[in-house]
Amino acid sequence: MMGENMINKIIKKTLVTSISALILVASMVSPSFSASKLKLTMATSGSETDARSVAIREVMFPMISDFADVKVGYNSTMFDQGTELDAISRGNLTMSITSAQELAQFFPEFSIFATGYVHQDAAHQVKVFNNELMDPFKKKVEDELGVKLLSVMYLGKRHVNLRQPKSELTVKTPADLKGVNLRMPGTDAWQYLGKALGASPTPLAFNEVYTALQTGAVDGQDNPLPTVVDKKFYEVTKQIILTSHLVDLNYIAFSKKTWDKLSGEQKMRVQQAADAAASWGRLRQLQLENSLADFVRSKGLEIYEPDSAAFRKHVQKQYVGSEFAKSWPKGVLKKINSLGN
Ligand code: KDO
Repeated sequence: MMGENMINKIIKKTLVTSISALILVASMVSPSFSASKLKLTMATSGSETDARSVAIREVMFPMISDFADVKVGYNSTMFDQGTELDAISRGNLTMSITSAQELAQFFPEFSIFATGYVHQDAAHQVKVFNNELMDPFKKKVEDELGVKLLSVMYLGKRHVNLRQPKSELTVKTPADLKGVNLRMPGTDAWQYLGKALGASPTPLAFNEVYTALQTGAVDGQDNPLPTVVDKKFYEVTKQIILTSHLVDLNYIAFSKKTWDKLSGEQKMRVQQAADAAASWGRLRQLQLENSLADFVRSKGLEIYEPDSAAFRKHVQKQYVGSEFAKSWPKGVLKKINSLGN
């Protein structure tokens, strides 16, 4: 007579076998169970709630989830800001949300897309990125860095954001920023822009900005309104001067090595998914940008227009004849301007 214990053991063993068989069958009929999915990685210094992160996670990834799983490191937890392109180039990372300023560290000519007052708005960024003028830039990044620039993302209009209240420091022209310790991201192109604004730039990683503002290690930073809100910089600053000194962008960067292994259909779908995410993120960021001023004012910050013509004239003057300008391919700035309004 078989004891109860023995019967339970047989039932358990049968159950385990049947469930394993079910999973095996499922993996054969439904790609979403397939163990052979691509394992991709993405690194960004942006937060999980940043509109670009949301766009990539909620729009791009679901469009390729039947053949690819993506692990994401937000807030520079996977790679420090500015090291992502090198990681992709070395085969240690699949994707990042990169910038023209980071690319300019490898290819100085990319500084043209990081120059103050060149891009006019989000639509201009898209026209430029999709224009044939971009082809040599994209090809060089693929051939020499092993990175494919899939789409252009809209980060927004960057403004100067200071700890001091307007009553202590009112900024009308670049001269008013003299001696202001303005945090800018670490690359040369960013530091140059900080100087062109009239300030004394300090290089600092994005994820250290809040503390630096809180402790007074820096006097201010520059980012679009959505970033000021997403990172709560309004808690540790008192004013925003609407300089709009850079209509800023990012590129969805993808490993060329991984790209080349994709099937024709997978390439098409990854490209479509990246474009869909870039479009969704652009509209979302524009919505935020056009709606957050009152929220920021409700937090006690003063937001005001400077002498924009003075800023534009002064910043553009700093680039004429600069080492950066010397690296720009002939005729490209003229072509970029012709694509604007
Ligand atoms: C920043 O460090 O201020 C910056 O805005 C620079 C951008 O190029 C980009 O790296 C951005 O940070 C991150 O995507 C985080 O928003």
